Amino acid sequence: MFNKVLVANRGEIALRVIRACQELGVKTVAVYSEADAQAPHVREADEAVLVGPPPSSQSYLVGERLIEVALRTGAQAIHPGYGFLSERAWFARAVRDAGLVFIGPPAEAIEAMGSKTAARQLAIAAGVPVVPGNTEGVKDADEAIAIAEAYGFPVLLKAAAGGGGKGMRVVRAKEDIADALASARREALNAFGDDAVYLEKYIEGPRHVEIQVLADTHGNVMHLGERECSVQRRHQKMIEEAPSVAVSPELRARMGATAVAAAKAAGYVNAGTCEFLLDKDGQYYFLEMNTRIQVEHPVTELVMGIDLVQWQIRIAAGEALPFAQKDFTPRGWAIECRITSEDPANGFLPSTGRIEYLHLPSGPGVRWDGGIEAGSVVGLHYDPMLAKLIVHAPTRELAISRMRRALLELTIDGIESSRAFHLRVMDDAEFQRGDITIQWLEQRLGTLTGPHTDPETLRLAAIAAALVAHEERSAGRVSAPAAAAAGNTVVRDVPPSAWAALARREGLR
Ligand code: MV4
Repeated sequence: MFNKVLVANRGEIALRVIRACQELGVKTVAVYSEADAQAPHVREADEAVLVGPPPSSQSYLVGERLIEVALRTGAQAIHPGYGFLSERAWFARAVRDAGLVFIGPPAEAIEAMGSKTAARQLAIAAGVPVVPGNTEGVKDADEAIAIAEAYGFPVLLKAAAGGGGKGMRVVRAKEDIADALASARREALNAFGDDAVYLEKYIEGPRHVEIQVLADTHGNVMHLGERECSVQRRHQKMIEEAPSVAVSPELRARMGATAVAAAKAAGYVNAGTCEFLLDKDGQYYFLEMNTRIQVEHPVTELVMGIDLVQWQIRIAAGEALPFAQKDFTPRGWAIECRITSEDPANGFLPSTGRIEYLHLPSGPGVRWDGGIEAGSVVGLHYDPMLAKLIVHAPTRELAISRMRRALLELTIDGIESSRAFHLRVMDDAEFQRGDITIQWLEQRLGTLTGPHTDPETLRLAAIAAALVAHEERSAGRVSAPAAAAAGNTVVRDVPPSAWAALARREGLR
């Protein structure tokens, strides 16, 4: 095992990696920007090194500097977390060339999966089902039309260097291809410096289901079942769960075997995720492989009873996986809500400021993977995700009610957050039925973020009003506003009670 690991990230994932290291008896080196001098990950690590000014391009993304810090502090390995440098093949290679261990896949596997067309070719060669389409960039609109007519409309133009939905265009008719191709090329060139665009049949109304994979350096490759990630907005996932209501044990075994085949074909080592579209008929198609630990990894950890981040580190240190595939059967249900500093009532506008008060949920089956505390200043330099609230319960129904309870316990004062939005999703009948696709959230955004008072708040307000009226009548007092208007002393000695405490908590949110 390593003596010391450098954590090349910030926020909740930096803390998550530090916790895994502490349990393994591994010392940690944090890196931080000038904006993060007071951040929790800096305090929780054994050492911390300032690496630059707030913009990530001058701090968390300066790979050479992070490698130099690792060498200087005597760290033997670098954990990149997610985002930032986690999927940059050049960084993985530079870490290796510096005589350090990259806690992630080999640079070659990152590269193989980085190009979407190369990943498709690799998948096809391994017998992995992909969406019908071509495997190379199209030359021009005429070629695109010929291919589209062979597969049938609608089709989807995609950037070969793609990811995150950039450079993607749905085309429903032949006459729209030329314009869509030109704009997809422009967007792809802007985002990836590569204007290659290819074409796939467009799958209508699918779910986004992904399979967690774990591979060691001894040739063991296994899968840890699926995560349902359909609840997303503009390619940002908001809620994830494991397992998926749409995946039977039989489908899990088939999709899992497919993910293992894709990982083997790429020479994959460490934790990775194969993304699939799952259509209404239960057909699944490999989309791409994410060559990092993902934000939503905790739902898999909870249903499989395994610490994925610890295993990333153990695998990087050369340990063999002691598991067999049959050890991985999901137990119960886990749901994750990404708590972001975005205002759902205001089109998810990023909210900034100082967190004045923070009360965290706890109790049975509740996990908080956060990167904030009271006093934290949330700015615009980094991702708006503040924390993840994850629950585990015996059934999906109980997990939803547990998430609802945990969200009600959470208080974040000082900035807006996505909390109220998550509560409304937990109360939504379609969500409760599991009746969701990748389009669900965007279709329901109006009803899920519009003006709303939740029934429980209304009920509490009604009870409070009735009790206040009753109490004042029986004490022969007038109400506080009426007393104030009459110039009388305002009576404040309302006896404490359960309803008053509840009403007060609601009022103070
Ligand atoms: C698709 C698709 C429908 N048909 N491919 C979006 C980003 C990239 N990872 C692939 N994506 C999609 N590819 C075909 N042939 C729909 C999407 C898609 C999507 C996929 C996963 C999660 C969210 C999504 C949101 C919009 C579109």
